[in-house]
Amino acid sequence: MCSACDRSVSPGGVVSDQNDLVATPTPAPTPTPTVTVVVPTYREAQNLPLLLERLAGVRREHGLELDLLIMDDRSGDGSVEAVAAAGHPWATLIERTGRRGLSPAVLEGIERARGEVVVVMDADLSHPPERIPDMLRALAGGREFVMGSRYVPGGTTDAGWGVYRWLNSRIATWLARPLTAVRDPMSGFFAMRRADLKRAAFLNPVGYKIALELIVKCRLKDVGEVPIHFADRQLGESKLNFKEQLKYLQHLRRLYLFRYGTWSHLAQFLVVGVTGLAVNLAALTLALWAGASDPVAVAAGIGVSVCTNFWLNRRFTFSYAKHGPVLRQFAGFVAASAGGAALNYVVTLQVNAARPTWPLQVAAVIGVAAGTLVNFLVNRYLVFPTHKRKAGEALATDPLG
Ligand SMILES: Nc1nc2c(ncn2[C@@H]2O[C@H](COP(=O)(O)OP(=O)(O)OP(=O)(O)O)[C@@H](O)[C@H]2O)c(=O)[nH]1
Ligand SMILES: [Mg+2]
Repeated sequence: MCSACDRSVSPGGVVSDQNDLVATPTPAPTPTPTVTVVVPTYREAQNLPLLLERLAGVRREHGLELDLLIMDDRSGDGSVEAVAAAGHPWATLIERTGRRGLSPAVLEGIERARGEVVVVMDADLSHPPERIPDMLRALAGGREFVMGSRYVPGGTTDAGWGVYRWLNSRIATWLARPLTAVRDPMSGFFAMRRADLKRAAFLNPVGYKIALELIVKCRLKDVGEVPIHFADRQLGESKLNFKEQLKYLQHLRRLYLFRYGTWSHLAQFLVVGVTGLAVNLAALTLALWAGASDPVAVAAGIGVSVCTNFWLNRRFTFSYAKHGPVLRQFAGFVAASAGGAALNYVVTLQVNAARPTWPLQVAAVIGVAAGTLVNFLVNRYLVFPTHKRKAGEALATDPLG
């Protein structure tokens, strides 16, 4: 990911190619810094001098060996000049040439980092650099990962967050709850030991929730949270948009698959089943309203819901097989659903016979559950089997689809 042709700005404002740097006489070895702060930036020229000043204060006050990597996506807004003008030998701006975007920028920064600990934070001063020493203390105390958190006692946000923004943040956090107990995995401000990154086989964050990706993929259990005041950006423009929020859902789905495997397929299959029930009832009602007889309306409901269930399962639940032969998959799906329906029927009658005092509805629910489970297993392993790689065949894409 670290492209050899990225350019770096050394203090004093000289822009040079990495390749040229290799050719210069070997500089005197510098002591390995304890902490590397990685800051992804896009058009943050106004904020960078303030961030540098505050980080300089933290270095001075706490005697920290801290260096800074600003991972800039060629903003062209004076960021390069602003960093050079500050003249801090510990601050480097990398003009990236690889894939643009916040997550790739952070990952590349982490790869380039030399400190034992990596801290990631935004440039817009939402994250207080003054909390870094507390985060380091928490790591030294045995935590594997430390988040700067708005939602633990002592954590705050600026006043005036609208309902939409508050709800957005809370729902995003709530959706991530089965993946981590962290109160604020979305703050974007975190610290971890660089050595722990080796635990992840591959990282593939979509959008901007990279901390969540690291916690899940590096299987970090002991995550601490340091309360922060999360300030609203005062200068420059936000890059967070609705498209990024949709990407978050896609990212979450991948992480669920990674963490829960077949259980997560089952959960998606059940969600599709519930939507199928709604589609079934809607189609049935519509058919009745159009004057169809009861048997025709019921058949229409089942027929339409089998089709929508097939489409949704192929598109989402078993998305790894979405490029497979559609007609063959559809035939398999219909055959498999027929088996589940028959089983449902038999189980319902058996339960009713064995427990005649129970209401028939309870027996029917058990029948539906049995039919659905068998349906799922048949689909998972027969209709949409995982593509088995031949020995030596490379894994071209994320296996989680
Ligand atoms: N390198 C790089 N950095 C980015 C990109 N998009 C955003 N950033 C940086 O990532 C950090 C977070 O972006 P913000 O725009 O502040 O997003 P946010 O914090 O979620 O949203 P607000 O602060 O509410 O505006 C900032 O330092 C941005 O400059 C990008 O495409 N590439
Ligand atoms: Mg921000």
